Formats: sequence, C-alpha cells, structure tokens
Amino acid sequence: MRKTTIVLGALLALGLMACSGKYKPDSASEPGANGDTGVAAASGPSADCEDMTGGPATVTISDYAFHPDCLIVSASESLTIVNEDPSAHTFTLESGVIDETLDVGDTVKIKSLADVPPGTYTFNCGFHPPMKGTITIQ
Ligand SMILES: [Cu+2]
Repeated sequence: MRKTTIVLGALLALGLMACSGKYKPDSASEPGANGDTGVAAASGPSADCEDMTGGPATVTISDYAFHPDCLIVSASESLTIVNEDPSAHTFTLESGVIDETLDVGDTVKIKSLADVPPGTYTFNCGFHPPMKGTITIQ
C-alpha cells in the first residue's frame, strides 16, 4: 500500500514536472514564433466586442451568424434582434432569461435587459448550435 502511494506520488511529481517543463518552452516561444496571434487571443474577446452602451443596441442575424457576435450593452437600454436570414433563428441567452424565436423577417425588441443580472453571457441560436456570441450586460 505504502509502496503504491510512493510510486503514485513520484509519478504525480514527474507528471507535474513534465507539465511545467512543457509549459515553459511553449510560453517562451510564443512571443517570438507567433506573438501576434498570442496577443490577439489573450486580449481579443474584449477588444473585439462592440461597445453599444449608452444607447439602444441591435444584433442582426444574417448568413447564419450574429452581427456583432460580441457586444457590450447597457442594462437600461433596449436590445433589438433583427433576422435578415431566409431561415428562422432564436436569440437565446445561456441563462434562459431571454429566449426569443425569430421567424423569417422578424424583428424582436427586448425592451429592457434589467431583468438579467449584469454580467457576461453567451448566447446562441437554438436551431443552429454553431451560431453563438457573447453579450456583456452592464
Ligand atoms: Cu439559427
């Protein structure tokens, strides 16, 4: 029993060393080999988000995608979803607080986001799982 524990402990230690050993070269080589991509990946999500705070926000659905697919909105403002696709879609917040179905040509205005606790949520289309985005409600 004790031997097994020691062996497992040694394996664990080796595993940790291997992990940290592996990690260092990766992070060290990143800035030189692929620095731009590394920086974009680290700061991209917030930098690429469209800031729509301070006024009504609109998300347009076209080509089976949300535009923008990352946005920041004010909780006190309205959010409008416009479906420009020849297909029905939904705008569904991960929390389930918002779940709107939009038929072809539909425009849905969500009067206030005040019912949703402030935070960052993913949203998607219930019909087309690859359609997704991120919304930050402030
Ligand atoms: Cu869809």
